[in-house]
Amino acid sequence: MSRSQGENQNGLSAERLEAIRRSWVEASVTPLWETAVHRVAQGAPRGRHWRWSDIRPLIDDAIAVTTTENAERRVLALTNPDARGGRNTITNINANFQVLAPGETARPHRHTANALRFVVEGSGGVTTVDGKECLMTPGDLVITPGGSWHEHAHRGEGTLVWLDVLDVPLHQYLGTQVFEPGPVHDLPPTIPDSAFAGAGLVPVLEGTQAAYSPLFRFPKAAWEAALQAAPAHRDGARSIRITNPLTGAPAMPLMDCRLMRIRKGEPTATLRSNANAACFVVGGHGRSRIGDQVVEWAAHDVFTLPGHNVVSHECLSQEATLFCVSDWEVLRRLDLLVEEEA
Ligand code: 1HN
Repeated sequence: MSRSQGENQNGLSAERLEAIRRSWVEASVTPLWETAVHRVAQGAPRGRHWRWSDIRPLIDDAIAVTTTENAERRVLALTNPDARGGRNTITNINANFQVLAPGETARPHRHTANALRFVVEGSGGVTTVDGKECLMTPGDLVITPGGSWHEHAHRGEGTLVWLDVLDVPLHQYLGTQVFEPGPVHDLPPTIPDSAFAGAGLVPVLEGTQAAYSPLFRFPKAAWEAALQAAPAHRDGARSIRITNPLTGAPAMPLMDCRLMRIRKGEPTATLRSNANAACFVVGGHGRSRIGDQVVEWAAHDVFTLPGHNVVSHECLSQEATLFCVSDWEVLRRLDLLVEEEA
């Protein structure tokens, strides 16, 4: 069958096709056959890597550029064009570095997103979470669960830098992101850390409890002791998880936090997971295989492990410690988690 000039493959005239397209736009409909939903994914996304040697000078520059009076938070976000919206670090998580100069404060606010702080350098920092003061010294982890009031202060010397990790992208996607500036009001009751005097010994509490850990600070000395004493896996790696002592669930429900220690000559077993993680190098150096990509990392670097890749880590110093935050628990609770040794 021959087609007359001006007709397309359906025998429609260019004018008729144009009119149909206009009617779709006016009716707010989209032809599904012209979108990517049925396209087979071409491999897993690549990992991204932010080197501390590149980032550290930018932190000093950020202090020169703005004050905490002007900025709600003086934060450099680690943005990845592959992650949702291009403003996030990986699909469901964003990672950032925040900085305070001596004497500075970052005013109180709260939001539905869960957040955590892993201290990189400087001492004399304090994050106040629902009225509880949490000291920030290097290596300490402080959580500020969704809905909790939090503010930061630098009462010491030198530049105070920490890594912030949040589940903001997930809240943006779900439409649950709500932000409220201070002043602080309606502080909920909290439980003193001294109520958790020994492992496995927890208070019996009245009423329903929040979905997050009543312990907000996990000091370096505590996680270091737990990590050293954890039984090694078959591949030699040791891992601990940061949990809610009342339930054993992750300390915050939508972000799984693990610390892993690996040693020279003992590469980790290769694992494929559909969970997405952002990893901070607490110490040591090494390399990670992420699909067919190799990322060589050093202390305080951040790199991502996008879901669906086969991943393995290898230590090139005597030992190395990784702090990895992932959406593992989100996927598990939604019955979407798929993991296999590969
Ligand atoms: C935030 O509220 C903080 O409270 C830090 O310290 C980093 C990144 C994105 C959105 C909110 C904070 C953040 C953030």
